[in-house]
Amino acid sequence: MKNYVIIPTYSEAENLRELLKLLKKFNVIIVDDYSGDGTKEVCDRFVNVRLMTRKNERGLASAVMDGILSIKDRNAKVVVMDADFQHDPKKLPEFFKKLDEFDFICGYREKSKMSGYRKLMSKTAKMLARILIPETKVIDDPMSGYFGFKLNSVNLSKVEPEGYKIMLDILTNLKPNARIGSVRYEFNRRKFGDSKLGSRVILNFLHQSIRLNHHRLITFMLVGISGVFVNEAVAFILHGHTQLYIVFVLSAETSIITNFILNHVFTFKRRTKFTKSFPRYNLIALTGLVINVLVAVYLSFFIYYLVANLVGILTAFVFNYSLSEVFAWNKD
Ligand SMILES: Nc1nc2c(ncn2[C@@H]2O[C@H](COP(=O)(O)OP(=O)(O)O)[C@@H](O)[C@H]2O)c(=O)[nH]1
Ligand SMILES: [Mg+2]
Repeated sequence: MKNYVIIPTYSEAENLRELLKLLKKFNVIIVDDYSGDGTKEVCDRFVNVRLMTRKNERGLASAVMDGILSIKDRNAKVVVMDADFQHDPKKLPEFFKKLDEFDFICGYREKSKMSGYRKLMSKTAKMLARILIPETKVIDDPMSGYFGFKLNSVNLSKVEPEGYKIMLDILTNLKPNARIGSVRYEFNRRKFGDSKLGSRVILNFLHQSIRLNHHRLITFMLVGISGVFVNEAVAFILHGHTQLYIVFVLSAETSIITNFILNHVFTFKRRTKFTKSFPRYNLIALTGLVINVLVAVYLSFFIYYLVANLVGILTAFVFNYSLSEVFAWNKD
């Protein structure tokens, strides 16, 4: 079984000159987007390094994917890392050792060394990813670019590389029952040169999270809107037959039930047992209603009541959706 290290590069000759000296024990694949800065000359000096130069394509995720697809040995172990020393090369043996026991290893950054801004970004990304992509709940750092996996534990044909965070695509396409572990590393400063990515990463991460969410967020919203119609229709039908507060309670509960069924079937595709999700969803929906009213009443002292109500509705929506993902339809 061979150990491969894949490094996507764009203008990293200076870093590679130092880094490759430390990687002589591994099969290294450099996927370079035609940097023209001497990358080829540096790579040529090392017999364990294979350089793939892409002339017509740019992009981190697709570069990593091209590197992965070039490996013919299906039993290979692969670690992906950056060229700039932000990913500590000394940790590579630990990655490969853990891949004896696990199928996927996520590197996670030691938080104490991060700046306040990086720490905040990392925490926010983690929370957002956990809600939108439940597969990330077992990893410590969904933004990490330092990760490893066994080639045969991933459904490679399903991976659609986009943007920068290829790790998330690999993670969400692991075969069932894949074992997931982690390696902690210190996040260092770049040794030479400047970052190629910057703030685009954030927008791209949001886009990718929505894509890997497989439209559950939007489906959940549509179901919520359908619930308003059900609620109103039942209230209309029952009106005059019983006391008004009973009409409201029955119409609200009916819409909770229809919302539940639609979400169970269409949004979460029966991800969990009906008997587990139904009571939990009821609890969430009722709590959401209380949140809606409390936020609306509080804000109505300061802003126009319809705007206050809208903010209340949106707050309750975020609450309902997040809790539905991580509690009502939580997979285990
Ligand atoms: N092949 C390829 N590599 C890239 C591209 N953009 C960035 N990289 C490499 O991906 C790694 C991480 O990029 P970097 O600029 O350090 O991102 P940051 O760590 O988020 O600031 C480095 O090794 C870069 O050279 C690209 O468009 N194509
Ligand atoms: Mg970097």
